[in-house]
Amino acid sequence: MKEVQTVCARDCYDTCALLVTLDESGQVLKIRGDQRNPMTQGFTCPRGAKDHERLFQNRVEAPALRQGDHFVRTDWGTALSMVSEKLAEVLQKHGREAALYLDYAGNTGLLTGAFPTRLWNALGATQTDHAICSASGHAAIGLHYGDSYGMAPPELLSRDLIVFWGFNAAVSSPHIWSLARKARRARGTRIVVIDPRESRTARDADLWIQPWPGSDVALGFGLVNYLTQKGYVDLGFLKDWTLGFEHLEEEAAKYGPDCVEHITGVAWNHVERLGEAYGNLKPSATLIGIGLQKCDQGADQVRAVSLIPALLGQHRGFFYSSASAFSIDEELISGRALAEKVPEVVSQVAVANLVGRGDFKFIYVSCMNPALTLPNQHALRKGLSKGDVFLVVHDTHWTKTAEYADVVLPAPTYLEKEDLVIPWSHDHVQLSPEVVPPVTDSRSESWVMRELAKRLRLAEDWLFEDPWASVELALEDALEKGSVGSLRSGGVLKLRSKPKDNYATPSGKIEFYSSKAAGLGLTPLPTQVPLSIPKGEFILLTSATPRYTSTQFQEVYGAIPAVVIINAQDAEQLSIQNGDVVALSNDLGEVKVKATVSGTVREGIVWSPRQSEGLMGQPQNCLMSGQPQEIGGGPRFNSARVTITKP
Ligand SMILES: Nc1nc2c(c(=O)[nH]1)N[C@H]1C(S)=C(S)[C@@H](COP(=O)(O)OP(=O)(O)OC[C@H]3O[C@@H](n4cnc5c(=O)[nH]c(N)nc54)[C@H](O)[C@@H]3O)O[C@H]1N2
Ligand SMILES: Nc1nc2c(c(=O)[nH]1)N[C@H]1C(S)=C(S)[C@@H](COP(=O)(O)OP(=O)(O)OC[C@H]3O[C@@H](n4cnc5c(=O)[nH]c(N)nc54)[C@H](O)[C@@H]3O)O[C@H]1N2
Ligand code: SF4
Ligand SMILES: [Mo]
Repeated sequence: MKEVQTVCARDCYDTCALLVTLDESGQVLKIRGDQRNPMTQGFTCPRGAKDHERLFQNRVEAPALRQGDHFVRTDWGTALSMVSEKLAEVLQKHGREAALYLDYAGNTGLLTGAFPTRLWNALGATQTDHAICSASGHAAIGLHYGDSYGMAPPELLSRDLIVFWGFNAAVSSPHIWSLARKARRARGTRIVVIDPRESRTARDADLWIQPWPGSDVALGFGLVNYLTQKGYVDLGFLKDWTLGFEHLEEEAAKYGPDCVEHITGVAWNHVERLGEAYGNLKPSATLIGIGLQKCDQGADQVRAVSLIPALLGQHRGFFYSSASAFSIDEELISGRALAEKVPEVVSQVAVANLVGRGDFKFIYVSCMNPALTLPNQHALRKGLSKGDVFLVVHDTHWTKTAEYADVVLPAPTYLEKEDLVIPWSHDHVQLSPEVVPPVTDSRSESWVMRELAKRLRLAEDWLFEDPWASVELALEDALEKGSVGSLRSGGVLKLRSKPKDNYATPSGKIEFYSSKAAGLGLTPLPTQVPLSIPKGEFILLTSATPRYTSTQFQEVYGAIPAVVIINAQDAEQLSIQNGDVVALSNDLGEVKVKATVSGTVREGIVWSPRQSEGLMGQPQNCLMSGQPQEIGGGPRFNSARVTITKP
């Protein structure tokens, strides 16, 4: 038996350091979290613990070609020739804009995600802005702070108040959640959760505040108003480090008890309790969830919430995602900085529309399952089904998107290839070695990229560079001590974080009243837009669940449940009983699911596990708008309106 260190490459807050136990024959026996990593704390989530089982389930075994309504197995040479010939034909006939590279964060390793983009940059093919997840929140914080990085989660252990705002950490970041609970046990830290529904995190909070979805700007302003009136604001800090407080104060003064109660549905005494907690329990941590920013006013909500710690005299006293704290030259790894051609970059949130109207004749998907995860599914699937659209999918497992493909290429999982994963919360890095040799006839993304480049006779030498050489260069300023060489020989190193009191705003200060926003024609202060839910309609919230990472792990845990959670009063009104089949519909689509009657949502709101399929196989995301947010271009999943009927 032996134990090998590696890193979970999933799109996850936690980026766990893992210990994989192998038997004498090299089979994986178990995977556990590494105790030595201060974030991982010796445990994994239910997905990490099952990755070795998933090595052998539902895998793409070999390259596969579509023949009518099924796939036939082929060899790599045939598959790659077919892909490169088709790509060359599309480039020649329709131009480089007609080839789309559609990728996201199924594996966040630099060699799997960033480096293979070199091919598409060399070709100048169309790419997306990667805005499907967190982009609006990043842009929002950037307006006031310059960059969006905040505190590192291990700092939670020294905080007296931890506020999870639109963040279901007990499910979506079990290790941040564990740190918060440790702080509570060790020093009596208070945990507050702000979420329209009773999430797992809310259930275990000391105080749960339940605003209407999309009303957090008003809640934030109410809080600012309270903190200002009670003298909890740190005037010295405001003077030295910030600009524009007087504008914020003036705006927030409009948000008194009646106004806040009316917009948010939160009783004023809850705002007072939150204000007292912020005023008295110092230092605090405000953890901003990705869930907070996936709605019509998502970016403005994040703007408002991110300003609260600054009032209390804290440098970046929030956490959102720390990716921008580290100095890694991703543009070098991805080849964007090297390529002559400038690719067209289209909105990922809106791309379904473009695919639907036939803008692309060649689509290459990697590390993503767009046929379930993107909004506006009917348009997307219509486009993917067109006879003149050639679709290639490179994935570890069979997916819904692969069902639409002309060619499916098998990829190694993170256990089967060498890589380097940069976390987006903590700052520990280590190599992901090839823990086991590939169990299918898979090839890595970097290998496929090189092979396609050869077949397309591309001359750029940076396409054929050793990926590690580019990583070494891109990480030149990234590590506190040591080198990529020491990482490759098994060292665990720390990333150097940018200082917390450095603000890349035009004034160099925290700008409550954002000059950048003004320059872009946006409101300099966050703005609460009026909310209205037409009678008979419901807001459908969708968010992460414990056993799946987006659409992954259904081979282990079964299909993502096709359910909707509805409040008892609403159910009674609509004569819906627990377990009834109901149709959720709007002008974009219809999905049939089973109703679960529960007090975890209030009247007017329903909740479903995200990225699921309905009972008849309809994708949940056929109900979602593909209209990007104005700030950051992010999605609006949590603003979906549906009617509910019994078929
Ligand atoms: N309704 C609704 N929809 C949502 C959201 C929501 O809140 N509500 N949230 C959105 C968010 S936040 C996100 S991040 C997106 C996620 O959207 P996706 O990124 O499409 O999500 P996944 O289903 O995880 O797809 C990742 C794919 O990468 C594959 N993969 C894993 N490892 C590798 C590898 O090493 N190589 C290759 N080539 N492939 C690999 C997996 O098998 C999987 O098919 O969904 C969005 N969709
Ligand atoms: N188990 C598991 N963990 C994951 C993932 C997974 O698929 N499964 N995916 C990873 C990825 S890609 C992401 S993006 C993150 C997502 O994880 P989180 O950042 O936690 O975001 P969500 O799960 O989208 O939503 C969190 C909460 O926001 C609430 N919410 C929705 N709208 C509003 C609002 O207007 N105001 C307030 N205050 N709250 C609101 C929802 O009710 C929900 O409980 O998790 C990562 N971790
Ligand atoms: S999915 Fe997240 S919590 Fe689970 S093992 Fe991977 S990094 Fe850790
Ligand atoms: Mo995400």
